[in-house]
Amino acid sequence: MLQLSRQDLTQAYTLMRTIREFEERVHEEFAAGKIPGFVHLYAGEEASAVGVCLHLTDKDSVTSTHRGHGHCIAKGCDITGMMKEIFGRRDGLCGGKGGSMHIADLSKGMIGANGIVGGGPPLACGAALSAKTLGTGAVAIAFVGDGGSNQGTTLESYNLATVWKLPVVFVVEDNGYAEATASAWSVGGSQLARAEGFGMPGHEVDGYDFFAVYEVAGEAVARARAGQGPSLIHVHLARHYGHFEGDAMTYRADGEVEKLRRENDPLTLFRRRVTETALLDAQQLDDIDQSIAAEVGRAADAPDREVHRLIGAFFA
Ligand SMILES: Cc1ncc(C[n+]2csc(CCOP(=O)(O)OP(=O)(O)O)c2C)c(N)n1
Ligand SMILES: [Mg+2]
Repeated sequence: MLQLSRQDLTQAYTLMRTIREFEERVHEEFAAGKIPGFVHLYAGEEASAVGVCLHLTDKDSVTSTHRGHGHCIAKGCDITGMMKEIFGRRDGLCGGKGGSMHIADLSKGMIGANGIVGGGPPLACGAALSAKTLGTGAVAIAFVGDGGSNQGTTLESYNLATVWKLPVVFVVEDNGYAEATASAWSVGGSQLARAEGFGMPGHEVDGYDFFAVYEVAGEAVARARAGQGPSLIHVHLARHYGHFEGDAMTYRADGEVEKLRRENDPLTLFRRRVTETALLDAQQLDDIDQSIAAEVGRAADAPDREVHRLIGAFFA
């Protein structure tokens, strides 16, 4: 069992809360018509991004998906820069040209969210090959959805990673659907059988449980860092919102999301676990909630403030 200090736990909760708050605010801003383009929210899946990325430093690389805000935040991207990027502002993290689906910050090792399903794994193999060749000791993580797990690019990456014994971890985030198609229907065989077939260890984990993800990811990252090659982690989780903002979710059962929020919310489960074991107290967690709400509020107001500043300068 990996040891987590109080500081680690505080950081884990802070990151998960930041992702949740960020996504809920983006949900509101999108509904108000302020955000251009498509938005896919990560709320509900926080324990996966944070449980994995807490094992990484800025030198390690992460490739993400179209549902990338959570991975970016867990990897340390600046939330004001992200918010401005999502609003399409010039001073956004990528100059406002990428938007929600193409956030990157190379200085943090976030080498890109990606609008191409299955686009991340080959990039992660490239980053891992570079780390291996240069002997930096860095690892690469490819987050990929259940839909993305069926792409040829992903399966080719599994093969390349084992053949070249790359320091890479494939994290298959199985939220039950690719758009409206159930993964139970669309994924042939199993993720673990695929890992075995390609000659790498596979792990299956409850993605609502931060501690479970953290432990399994720790093993896979340590294995990669030790030069023992790739691993695959099949994470079971679910999204709180639709595939994209505006999705009517007619393919989900009545009450499915409400039940999920009630029984399988990674933040609630984390809070229960750390307070029952007296690792952190409820007041500390409430304080974090408050300060994150204020921080995300400032980040979300920044794009509007910038517009008003420019309008003010124009009429001055
Ligand atoms: C190559 C490619 N094919 C199809 C699409 C359209 N598309 C966008 S998201 C998506 C579903 C992806 O599902 P999954 O990988 O499970 O990720 P999730 O949305 O569930 O996080 C599809 C088919 C795309 N963006 N790229
Ligand atoms: Mg999916």
